[in-house]
Amino acid sequence: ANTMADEVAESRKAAAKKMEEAADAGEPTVFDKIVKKEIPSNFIYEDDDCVAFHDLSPQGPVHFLVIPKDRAGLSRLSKAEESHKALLGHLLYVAQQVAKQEGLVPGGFRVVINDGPDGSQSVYHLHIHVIGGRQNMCTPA
Ligand code: D5M
Repeated sequence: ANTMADEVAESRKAAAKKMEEAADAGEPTVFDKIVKKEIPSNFIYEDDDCVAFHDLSPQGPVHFLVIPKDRAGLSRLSKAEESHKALLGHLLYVAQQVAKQEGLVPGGFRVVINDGPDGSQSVYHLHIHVIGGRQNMCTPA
């Protein structure tokens, strides 16, 4: 028999699938709107390919996101293809650069990428979470 928990999980999966399909069809995600400055945000870093800004619901004293300006098909990490390797490397490199800029080194930080419904992804525009500023931080984002 279907439990209430099963039904909640099913409807979350269905909602996630819709968001992923919309993103893949080229509909702007909330992060596209941030890049285009249609939604206000304070960039703590910007270059030609990516931006970084503080997460709306921080999971630690410091919590920022690094996102590509152009998703280029990367609604989620598991959509990665050979052609995305340079961008993925760049995003990870920028993540640690901005972590230093924000004072997270030498203490350290966590890097998290949520992929898909089972990975608790909520925005279908690839993004890297960087969380730090406290010792023994072990709560997943
Ligand atoms: O996490 C998506 C993350 O994006 C979540 O931690 C909240 C954050 N978020 C959502 N909207 C905004 C805006 N407008 N500004 C800043 N941060 C935002 P994931 O579960 O990995 O998809």
